[in-house]
Amino acid sequence: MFSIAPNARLRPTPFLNAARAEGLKTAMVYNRMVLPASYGNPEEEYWRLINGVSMWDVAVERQVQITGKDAAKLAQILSPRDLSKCKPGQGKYVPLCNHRGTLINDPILLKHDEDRFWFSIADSDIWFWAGAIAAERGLDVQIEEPDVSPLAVQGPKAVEVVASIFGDWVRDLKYFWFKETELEGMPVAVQRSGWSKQGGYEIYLKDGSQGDKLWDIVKEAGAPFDIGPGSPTTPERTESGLVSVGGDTDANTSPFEVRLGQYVDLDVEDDVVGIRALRKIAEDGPKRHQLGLKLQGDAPAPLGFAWEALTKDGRKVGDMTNCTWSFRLKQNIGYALISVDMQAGDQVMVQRPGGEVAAELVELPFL
Ligand code: THG
Repeated sequence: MFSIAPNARLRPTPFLNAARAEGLKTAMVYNRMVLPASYGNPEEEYWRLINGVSMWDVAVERQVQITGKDAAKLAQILSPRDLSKCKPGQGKYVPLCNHRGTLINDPILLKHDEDRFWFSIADSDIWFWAGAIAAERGLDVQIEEPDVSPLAVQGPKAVEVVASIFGDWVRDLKYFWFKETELEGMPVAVQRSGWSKQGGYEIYLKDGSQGDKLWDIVKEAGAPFDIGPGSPTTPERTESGLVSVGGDTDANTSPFEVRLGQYVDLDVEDDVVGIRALRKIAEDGPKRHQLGLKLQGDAPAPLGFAWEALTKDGRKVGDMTNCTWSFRLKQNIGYALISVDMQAGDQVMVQRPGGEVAAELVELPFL
């Protein structure tokens, strides 16, 4: 394998020094930043998330901040989910689509106030997108990427760790709700969230010079619970049915195809980007849907850099967009983006680099 040369366009995160000191072994690129991906023992990192508590540098989840008189208007124009009932201090999972109804990002929206929002984004350039839409619509807003970096604390024991740092109020936070506060002089926001189904929080550090300090505080508070470093965990997110936009989606994927239709409100105003296309797609019915795949074979065989074709009787019916070894199911599992003619219970063949492998289609989530 090769390593990636440091350069000024590939941004470090405020936690990267700490992650390297913990023995970081693998990283990915996300939002033009370094995303720590493994500390050398994926199985141990997985079980720590399932049974204990894990801390993740997810500063790559950048905040696109919208402020100003028309901030609420722009937030709604960008998102086909109805935000009219969203309150200050509340977060919501919101798909973003282009004018064709293609899913382009799936942020968590944090509403600070009527005139201040953060889109906590997945991997695509929403700062450009929001700026272009705002200018074309003549809206009175400022759009920035502020100095904000989330550190995730995930797993069933996360609540104990985060409560020991901030106090018992964190136990009462509802999912995706957040509060801005201070920790030993550091400005932070604490939110109940994270890209796993094992529960937990994200601490958004609002001062990038203090990454080491926040890391050490969480590490020390977590020591009695055997906390360790980890990262967004592909086997767990796959078992749990979470979508990776850009990984599980392509240039023609609508939210309906990847089980995000529940976050689309078709009766939002006509000025919402993509809503006309989404109404049409909903009316015609999506051509593909997302199902799970259980593959035959007892050796881990993760997906590489590309999707793998799914065939039925020699004819292509879809793609496998993700594949990983499930430590709980003890088999390779994946996601199919596949013709709606194919259903859970059907058998398909996966055209893998090493030869074809039989698989069964199942409903998501696996667990
Ligand atoms: N944390 C923060 N920002 C992020 C992510 C994160 N931005 C990008 C990416 N991750 C967004 N993706 C998701 C996707 C799903 C969930 C969280 C982040 C999630 N979904 C639950 C589910 O699907 O069951 C609940 C959704 C709901 O019903 O509201 O948790 O990790 N800061």
